[in-house]
Amino acid sequence: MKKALITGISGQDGSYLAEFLLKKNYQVHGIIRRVALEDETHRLWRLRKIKKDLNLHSGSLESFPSLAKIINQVQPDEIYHLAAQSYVSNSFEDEFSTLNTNINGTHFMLASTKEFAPQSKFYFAGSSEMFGKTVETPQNETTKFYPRSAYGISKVTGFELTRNYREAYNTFATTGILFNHESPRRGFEFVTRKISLAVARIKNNLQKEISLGNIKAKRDWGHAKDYVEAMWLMLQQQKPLDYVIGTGEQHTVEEFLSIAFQHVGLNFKDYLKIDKNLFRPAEVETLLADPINSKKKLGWKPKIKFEELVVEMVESDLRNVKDKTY
Ligand code: F7E
Repeated sequence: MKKALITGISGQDGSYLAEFLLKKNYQVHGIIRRVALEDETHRLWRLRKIKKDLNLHSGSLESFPSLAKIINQVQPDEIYHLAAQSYVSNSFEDEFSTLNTNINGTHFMLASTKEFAPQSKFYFAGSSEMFGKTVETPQNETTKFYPRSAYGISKVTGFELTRNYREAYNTFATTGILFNHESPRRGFEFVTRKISLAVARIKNNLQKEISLGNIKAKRDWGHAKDYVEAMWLMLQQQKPLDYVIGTGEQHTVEEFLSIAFQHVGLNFKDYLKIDKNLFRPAEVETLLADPINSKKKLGWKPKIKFEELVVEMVESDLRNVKDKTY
């Protein structure tokens, strides 16, 4: 039985990946912060259905010894390093903890792998935020990076660390440069979930309006469930290579908004308030993946379309509001 170790297992991607690997008969281990283990109802809701099948270890990205101990003990075949401070806006408010956690966390994970489980294959969660102020459209594996936030910078550093471990120490280490991916499990601070929950609450007269920042921003949005398969495929290859993972289709925040409101028979223009405070000091205006390599070499193709994603998120939040889950 293969063993996988996931950091960030309680997040959107971690929970889908854990389900995917359990179905493939892996023994799945996860690293969780101690506070999360102490507050399961709030922090481990995404793992509710599969928790009994997981091996959860308490550790912190800020502590090299805690990570080294777990990696040494588990001896995983595959490591998926997904944990990070991943909210771009927050990285402007607190550059220091974003850079510390994301850069050191990745370095600690790579160093522990090299030292204690050198046979293990290593996946690093890169991000389209590395392309930032894009120098070409669409973006592929050779596009130059131009990050626009501490978050983007931390991901570029993680990417370079991963590449260097591959080249210097022969670690099977790869980066997936994933474009935005969403689902009903998305955190509430991200724009798609903010919209789907607001639509459900407005429809049920629990909220009157929605405040947003730059609705002209363009993103390449896919479904997280599809993207975890790409992570796994990257570690099944003969050679560790970096891949751009996205749909190759672009939409504005406004389009997301429009479809979400339309789905419940409302017009977003009647409820939208633009709030200048929600604009970012340096915005990433446009992102679009050129996923040709992942299609050709990994045989990966996203299955869930943009409209389906929007509708699934709104439907899920309508149920949540009805069941008073939120
Ligand atoms: O913003 C605009 C905002 O916070 C999307 C993370 O998973 O994907 C995500 O990063 C766009 C931006 O995601 C609001 O200015 C307008 O242009 O949902 P978001 P993100 O920043 O694209 C990448 C790939 C990652 O790696 C990240 O970890 O929407 N926007 N009004 C807003 N965004 C938010 N959050 N809230 C607003 O009110």
